[in-house]
Amino acid sequence: MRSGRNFIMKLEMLVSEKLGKAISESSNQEIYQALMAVVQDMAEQKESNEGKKKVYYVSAEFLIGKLLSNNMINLGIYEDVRKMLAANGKDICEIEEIEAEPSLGNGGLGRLAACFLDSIATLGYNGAGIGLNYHLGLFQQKFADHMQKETKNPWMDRSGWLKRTDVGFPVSFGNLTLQSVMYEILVTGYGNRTNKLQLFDIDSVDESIVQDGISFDKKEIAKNLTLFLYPDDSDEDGRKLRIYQQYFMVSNGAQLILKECEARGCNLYDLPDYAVIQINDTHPTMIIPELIRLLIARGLSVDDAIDVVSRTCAYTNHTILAEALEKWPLHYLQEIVPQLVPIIEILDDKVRRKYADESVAVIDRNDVVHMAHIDIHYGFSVNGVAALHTEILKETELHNFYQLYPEKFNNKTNGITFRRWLLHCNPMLADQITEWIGDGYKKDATELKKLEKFVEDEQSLQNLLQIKKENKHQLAEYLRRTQGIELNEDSVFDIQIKRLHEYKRQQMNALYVIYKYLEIKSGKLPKTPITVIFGAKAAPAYVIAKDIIHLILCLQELINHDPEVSPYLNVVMVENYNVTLAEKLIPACDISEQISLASKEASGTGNMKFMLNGAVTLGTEDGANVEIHQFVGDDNIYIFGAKSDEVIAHYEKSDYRPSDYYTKNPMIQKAVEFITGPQMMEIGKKENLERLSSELKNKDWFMTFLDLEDYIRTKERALEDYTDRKTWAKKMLVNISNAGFFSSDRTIREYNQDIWKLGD
Ligand code: 26Y
Repeated sequence: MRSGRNFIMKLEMLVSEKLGKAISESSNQEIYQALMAVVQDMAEQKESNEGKKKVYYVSAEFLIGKLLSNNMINLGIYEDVRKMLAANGKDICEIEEIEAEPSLGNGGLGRLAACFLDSIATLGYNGAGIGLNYHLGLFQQKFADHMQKETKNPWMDRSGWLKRTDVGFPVSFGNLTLQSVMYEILVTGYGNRTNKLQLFDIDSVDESIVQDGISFDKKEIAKNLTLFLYPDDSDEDGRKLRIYQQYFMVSNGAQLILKECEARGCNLYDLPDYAVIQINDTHPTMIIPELIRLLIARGLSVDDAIDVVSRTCAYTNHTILAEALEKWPLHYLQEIVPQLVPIIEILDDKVRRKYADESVAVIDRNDVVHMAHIDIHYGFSVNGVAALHTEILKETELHNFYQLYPEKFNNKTNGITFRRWLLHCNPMLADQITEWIGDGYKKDATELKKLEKFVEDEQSLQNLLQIKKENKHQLAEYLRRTQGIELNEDSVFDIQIKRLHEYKRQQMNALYVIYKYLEIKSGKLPKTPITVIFGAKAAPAYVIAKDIIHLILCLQELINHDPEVSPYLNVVMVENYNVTLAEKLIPACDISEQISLASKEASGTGNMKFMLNGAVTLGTEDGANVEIHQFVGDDNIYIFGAKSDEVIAHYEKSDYRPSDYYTKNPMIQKAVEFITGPQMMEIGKKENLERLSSELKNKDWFMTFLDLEDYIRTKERALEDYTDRKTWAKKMLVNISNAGFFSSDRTIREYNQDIWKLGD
């Protein structure tokens, strides 16, 4: 790695050359642009693997986050750039802030795709991401009147990483043909290769059609095709637009893949030797019939085309929630992509000839197409994203498929890139780890295990606590400056950041807050003050999720203004939670809230980021929490609540009644009644609070009341343990030292060994 004074001087020269003037005389904006150009030049000079076989990770979402610092870390120049800028009176953090975050994803699935691209490049694998160039990323969230408001989130002008290429393809829909343009973003691996994220777009997209928040005319496809990440699908036009988007993505992807493979000498019959396509959830599923269609058009027989494609495609399932398993009415497909319908009918026919079981059909009796069923029958691999999740797929959700194809099913427990989620977001901790065990862990994350020998070392534990304290301070400063939020730095930072969804149970955390508020009011004061921090966006059409945000914002208002309570308890909901904010929040966290209803969170990846940064998990036995628990042991995690088999049994028997808990438990009753009590009504809106309260009392689909008591008890235990700082620091260290398994490098190696088989 280059380093030292000569390299710093060279960097200064490169940057000022781009600027055409001295760094000290340039604005942060100008420096950002110049640095970006220098980084891109360096990334381009890195070799890319041009091996025979290539993995195409096709995904509707790539939640890549800001790129400048991450790329500088991966190129090994971050520290030198920081010093060089400092010598010129510039602060690298201020320059980082200029960059707009490309929020081209909703949450876990999109962020996972971004971590995977980083690891694929780092491991030197031949691979690319294929997706869509949404002009407006996931909406920006604003709070007004204690409610979420959505506004558009443009990013392209202020990012600059996107490069237009001269590659493009025609894509035909039932009623129109569009010409695509491919854009590229370079993906620099850590100390290694450069790969590409290839995003398709059309020139006719018209950003001016967006009015009033994020609404727009969904019918004008040529103007809106790639305008937004996942438009609101609460109405029919929204759902149809999604089919347009998905087909546009996969038709471009399929044409690109065939073109590249043919250029590398593929004769199409041997496509599986040249390409493997990882289908990220069902969103890109139409790539299967589209590839079959294209191969038939190039002269293959129907059976050969199906056989070739079935040996090329592999499917990852990210959820068992029924509403997320995509099903499209056949007549939508007939209208939008009529050319695929005969192919899908053949795929259905073949399944029906082979298997009598109606539950595995591609097109069901109501003429609805089950996208996941296409992936499972016509792909060679089906994987879940954590051990428990894969077991549930095999035993319950996809049991009938597992019986047909046991050999296709495999688990790939998710992972995260340690470059962004440790080296970049927590440099103090990274430096301390390097001081303790050297920097081998940066390439081989399992080396973190060496940290365990410091668990009895007083001074090391002190250092760890000091780093956490400093990170809490930095978060407090950042939130004060950017959001006007005041944090009590001496309080326990208890953080729940993730999309807002009933199954993730932010409402349970809010009920804890009410419980604690009432306790404090009755004179029971906590030993250490606590700050409950939330960050979450709710889907614009998800009414109850927005009501939960309303509840949290009302509690924030009530509690933070109550002089009796606020010295001991605070509630903070950060506005516009995104990757950039996650990078600030995670290093400052003491307690990581992973409290989904067991069986519902396929994996979770935030849980891994927190663990790596020395937070202790408070969670259910769900998703990857189960594996985290196994690694750290009972003493270093706080597990509570019903297990997944109990939960699944409740669903199967339909015997969960929230009223059973509500009427019998006065504590639950008091907390729920508080939601619609006079104090809340004074701050919030009657309609929203009453709707939420009645939803909980009458439905509670995700069994908040089932686990609430155990949750409160366990959280109280964690807070009590926190007061013994040395014992707590040990827990932190055990978590960090066991985080190695959750590196996405490990996950990607497993994908390659078991599914992709890329060779060298
Ligand atoms: C159908 C459409 C509306 C849709 C859009 C986005 C459906 C699903 C999604 C996103 C799903 C998602 O983010 N799933 C998460 O994937 C992560 C990565 O595997 C998991 O860690 C996490 O548990 C899971 O909820």
